[in-house]
Amino acid sequence: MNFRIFLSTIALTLMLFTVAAFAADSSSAQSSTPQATTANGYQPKWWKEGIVYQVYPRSFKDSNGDGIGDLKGITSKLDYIQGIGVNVIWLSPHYDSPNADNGYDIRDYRKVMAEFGTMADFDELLKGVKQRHMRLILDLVVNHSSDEHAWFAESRKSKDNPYRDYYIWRPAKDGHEPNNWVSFFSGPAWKLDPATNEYYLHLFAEKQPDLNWDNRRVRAEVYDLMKFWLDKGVDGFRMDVIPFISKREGLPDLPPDYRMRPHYFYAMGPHLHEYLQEMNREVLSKYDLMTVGEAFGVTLDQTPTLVDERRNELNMIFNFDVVRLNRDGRQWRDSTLPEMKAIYTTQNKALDVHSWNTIFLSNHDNPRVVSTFGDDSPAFRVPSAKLLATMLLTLKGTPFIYQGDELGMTNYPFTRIEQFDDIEVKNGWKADVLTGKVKAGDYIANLRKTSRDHSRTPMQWDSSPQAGFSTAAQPWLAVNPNYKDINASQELGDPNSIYSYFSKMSRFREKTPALVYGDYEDLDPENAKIFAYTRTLGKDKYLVVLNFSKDAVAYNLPGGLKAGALQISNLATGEEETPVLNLKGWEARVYKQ
Ligand code: TEU
Ligand code: CA
Repeated sequence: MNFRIFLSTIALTLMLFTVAAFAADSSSAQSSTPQATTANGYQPKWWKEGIVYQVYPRSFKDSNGDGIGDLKGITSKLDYIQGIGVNVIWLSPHYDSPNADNGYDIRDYRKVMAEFGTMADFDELLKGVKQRHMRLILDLVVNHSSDEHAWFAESRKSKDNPYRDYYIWRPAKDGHEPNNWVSFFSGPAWKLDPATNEYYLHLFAEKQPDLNWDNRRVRAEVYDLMKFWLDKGVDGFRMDVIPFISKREGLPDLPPDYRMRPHYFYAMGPHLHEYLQEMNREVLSKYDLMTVGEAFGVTLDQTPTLVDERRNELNMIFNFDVVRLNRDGRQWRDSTLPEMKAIYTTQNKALDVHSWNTIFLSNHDNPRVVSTFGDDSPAFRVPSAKLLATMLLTLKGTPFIYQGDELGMTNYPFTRIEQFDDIEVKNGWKADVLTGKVKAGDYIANLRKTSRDHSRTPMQWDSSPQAGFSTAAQPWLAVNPNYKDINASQELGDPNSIYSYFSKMSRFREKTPALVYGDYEDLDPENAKIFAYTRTLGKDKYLVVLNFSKDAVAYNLPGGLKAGALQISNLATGEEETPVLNLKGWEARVYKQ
């Protein structure tokens, strides 16, 4: 070895030593013990262990008798929410809005909707949530704004307005819309604006113009408004139709096979990952947050590219395969249990230890869970709602409960178009029924299964007029006539109620790491009545058996498996362990093996 090499070797060794010492030092400064992974390799996180409750403020609780739910109303019900056993609240939009789409059209991102109250009411709500050691996540609706947002008011004024490029403007093409894109709320996705004689893009209502994310000033505005709320102490965001923010290069026509499912064409544009990584760098990484993207139009094989933690984009997404299982486009269809199971199995295969899933069966855009996946007839409403709660809280992924599902609230018996509020329904009526394309009776019959308004009827608090939701003679949307039989005050006092069952199941999940992190295995994928699966973490193994039918079933566990010790059941059977499980209609059981 010559002398120079010898010297540089010493220098290098010293350098490496210093680097190593520094690394050890800095990691110990962050946390004295590095966080251990679970037996099967997951990084524990609060948002993986949490249970989320979605509040749709307009329909939750009206505190001042104007017929519209509000923030004070929510604050007054925080103990009720905590009693379900949840620890995170997702608040649907509470921002200033002209309500073309119930708050999903935002006029001012830094202001509270006057109907919902004031910023002081918001601060009170956040304080109440924190006092109870819960967390609050907000709805981030930034694919589009309201056309009444100051940015759009400027943007539409002239072609050289400094805000012109905040939105997506195009001249007519051969006297028509710039391309053939369709809006989710019927008709073309373009609207001609007389001031400049150009079209703007709106994937949703005309009053929801799409923001131009390719403009870095738009992105900077969004990051700023996110920080505004995060600095108040909120714990994250549910991101509305986030995969649509990056539009395809050149805005090409929808190919014919996408016309009935345009979301798959609008989603996952060329700069989506770049923008999410930028948002993560600029905002998300600076806080300890939960982020969940509403991944309308995202396929399962694309999912890891959004949620793999090594990519620094989002924590989780909502995949729509299960909630849209009963749809062909907008039309209702009857699905089967094996189809649902196949989706969960595919989801579990698509995601590895670096990714995390969500489990949800309903939200403000879907009909009621018990009327869709359960049986809302008097005999089976309670057991089937409890069975669905069992599934929601034992599948692998962070569970999201939609308000009212903890009471087993049902679909509304709609019969006439006048009973609906939803812009999707009203626009569809004009586009399809008034033009003679669809018969009125068929349109309503389909909505009785699918309408978003089923989930938006007011919360049923008690048996007083308007179900205790409001003292107004007429709330903004009618209360379900079944409120005298189905309401919170009755369920709170009843240990066998759906609410009490949710509470018990949530607490059971909370203290059982195998139900959070455990590996998932479907034991009997083809069985059309029984859903049987295990959750395994190290030596801990739980078995869940769900009878998705109203018939009694004598069920032999596959492969001679023994059930084990019964932990929870929705129908108190207390049956001894036997090779055959005698399940009643809609019975759910959880065993420890
Ligand atoms: O929804 C996304 C979405 O595309 C669908 O759920 C859609 O509303 C409809 O069901 C299409 O048939 C989100 C919000 O959750 C929804 O409430 C809003 O209306 C929409 O975005 C626009 O902001
Ligand atoms: Ca009110």
